Amino acid sequence: MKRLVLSLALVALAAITAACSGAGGSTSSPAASAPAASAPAASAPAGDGIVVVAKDLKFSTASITAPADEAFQIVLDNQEAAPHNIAIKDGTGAVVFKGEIVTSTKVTNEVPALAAGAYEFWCEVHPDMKGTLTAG
Ligand SMILES: [Cu+2]
Repeated sequence: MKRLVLSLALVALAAITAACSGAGGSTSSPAASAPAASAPAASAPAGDGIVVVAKDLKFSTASITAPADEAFQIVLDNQEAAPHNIAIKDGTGAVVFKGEIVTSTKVTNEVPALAAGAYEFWCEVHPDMKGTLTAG
């Protein structure tokens, strides 16, 4: 009789120990591995439109591309007091577009559809400010 009580006590003790270690052991909760919250969209809206910055009597880019056969926009961001614009001529030298001359402001040039090909854009006030425009 005494032995039975003892063994029961041992069993109980073992059960308690097991329960404790079970609870206190590895607490890998599934919540811990939850995926990180969706990151904010990294890319800004694709700002359709070409932006050319004019500063220090230079254009920010020497080459731009535009879709062929559809009107598009070129934003001229003139960041200085010197007057600038964007004009475009085709491979034969024929002027196909002349934008407004502006100082210290942005202007959106609405360029008519151009056939696929190579063009030159430049500033009429400063002919040295120029670059290539590829429509395609
Ligand atoms: Cu200019």
